[in-house]
Amino acid sequence: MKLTTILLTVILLFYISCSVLDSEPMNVDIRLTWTAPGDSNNTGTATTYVIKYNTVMITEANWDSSIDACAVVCPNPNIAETAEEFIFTILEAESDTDYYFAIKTADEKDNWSGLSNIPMVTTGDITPPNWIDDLVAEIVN
Ligand SMILES: [Ca+2]
Repeated sequence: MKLTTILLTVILLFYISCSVLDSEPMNVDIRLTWTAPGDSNNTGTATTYVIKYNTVMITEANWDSSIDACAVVCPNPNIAETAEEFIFTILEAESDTDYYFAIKTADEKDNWSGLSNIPMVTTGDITPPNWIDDLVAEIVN
């Protein structure tokens, strides 16, 4: 089954609840937006979205092991051509790391689309330089 064109844009919103003096994990809010496919190609209303992310490029080979973004609540598909949006939080995201996102869609007969396109964002760098431990002071004159 040919995948309906899904346009995903990702806007990365940071909130860093920890001090910048250390590299504690941060929570990152992600917004995914795309155009709803239909039950069959671009008509009707699909039944299910599965939305996943990973720190490596998502492919059919690692789709099953990629992380489910909607473990708590997953949006229900709207009628074809509707603008869709899903916002979720990656807890304890890694600093300065690429995150990839993908969606598959199913209809009520359990027909599954192929992978969407795979947008990527890079989390902010909150890891500071290491402290200097070889500082030397000496009298020169
Ligand atoms: Ca169908």
